[in-house]
Amino acid sequence: MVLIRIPKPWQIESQPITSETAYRQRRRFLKSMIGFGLGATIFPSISCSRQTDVGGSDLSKTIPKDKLQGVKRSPVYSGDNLRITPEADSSQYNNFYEFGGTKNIWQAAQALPTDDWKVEVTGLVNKPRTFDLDDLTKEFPLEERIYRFRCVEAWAMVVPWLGFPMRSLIKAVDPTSKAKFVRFTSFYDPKICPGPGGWVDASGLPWPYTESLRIDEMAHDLAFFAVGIYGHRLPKQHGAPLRMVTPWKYGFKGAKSIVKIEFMNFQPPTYWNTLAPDEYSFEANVNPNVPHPRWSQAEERLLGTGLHPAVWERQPTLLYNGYPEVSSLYGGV
Ligand SMILES: Nc1nc2c(c(=O)[nH]1)N[C@H]1C(S)=C(S)[C@@H](COP(=O)(O)O)O[C@H]1N2
Ligand SMILES: [Mo]
Repeated sequence: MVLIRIPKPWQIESQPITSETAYRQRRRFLKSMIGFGLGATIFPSISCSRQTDVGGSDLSKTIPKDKLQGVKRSPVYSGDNLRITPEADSSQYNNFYEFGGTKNIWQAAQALPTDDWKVEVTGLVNKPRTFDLDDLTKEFPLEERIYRFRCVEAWAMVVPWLGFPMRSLIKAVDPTSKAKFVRFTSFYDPKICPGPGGWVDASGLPWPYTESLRIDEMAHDLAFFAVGIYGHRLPKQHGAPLRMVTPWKYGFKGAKSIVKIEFMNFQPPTYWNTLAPDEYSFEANVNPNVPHPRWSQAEERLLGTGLHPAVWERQPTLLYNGYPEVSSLYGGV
């Protein structure tokens, strides 16, 4: 069992919405006030509260400049009828507990070391292999897919990922018939990752962050590995250089900055499910009819559609986040 202080760390998952967005709102509000020449005089303490630089306070410095050339948009996941969330919004409102407990970790996450990244694929496979990033992007043809994304905290976005279907990797490593589950492990180094901070006892958290899928879920055409977003490589705050994307599941299933992929014959413990199984189920399929114990899942708020999450546009949550084609994985329900 993990040792956890009171209040329980998983309970912070719903709270940063307020603190972080208060920060962003202050910034935007301040910008507009500065436009009127009022900011510095009326709100001196607020203007001083801006975070000190970690990776540069300028967002553009965190966005990789090199475009991923020649990647075609998938005709199936072309995002017709979807409104893509502006990059300035999605890349400054993130969950990455290794680098902080608020949504405002985009600067702190620049400490993630991504050079010479290796991904070990191991376990119940006939062809275990350690890939570097070049191997992955050369062996598996890249495509762009526009997916809806739904966090368990009831905010949602639409982003253009660049990457390859997980089934390409399955094919390359050839799992044995004993493999039933796959575990994905995120980068973790206690010297580099401060953890959520605040009043959370980071020593009680089950690092490294891990997630898992059933192997038939991983083999579904929707299950995707992203190496890029908005036409370029992933910024660190989005989980560079390789992250999972399973758009029919809540966002916490999508482990970031993956270093290890293991094929196994049992369901492994996973990060949020270990901390609070009644709040974060292993399956974690988006479902408007199954409320989180502390809030409804019937509606979602669209990231970036207003000055504060409280006024972001609301829309109904869709079963499987609008991907009913996965229902065959769950008995057709
Ligand atoms: N390693 C790791 N992966 C993670 C998380 C995390 O804290 N650590 N947060 C998850 C949650 S709760 C969400 S909603 C998404 C957020 O992805 P984004 O910041 O790229 O939008 O990442 C998921 N993957
Ligand atoms: Mo999330």
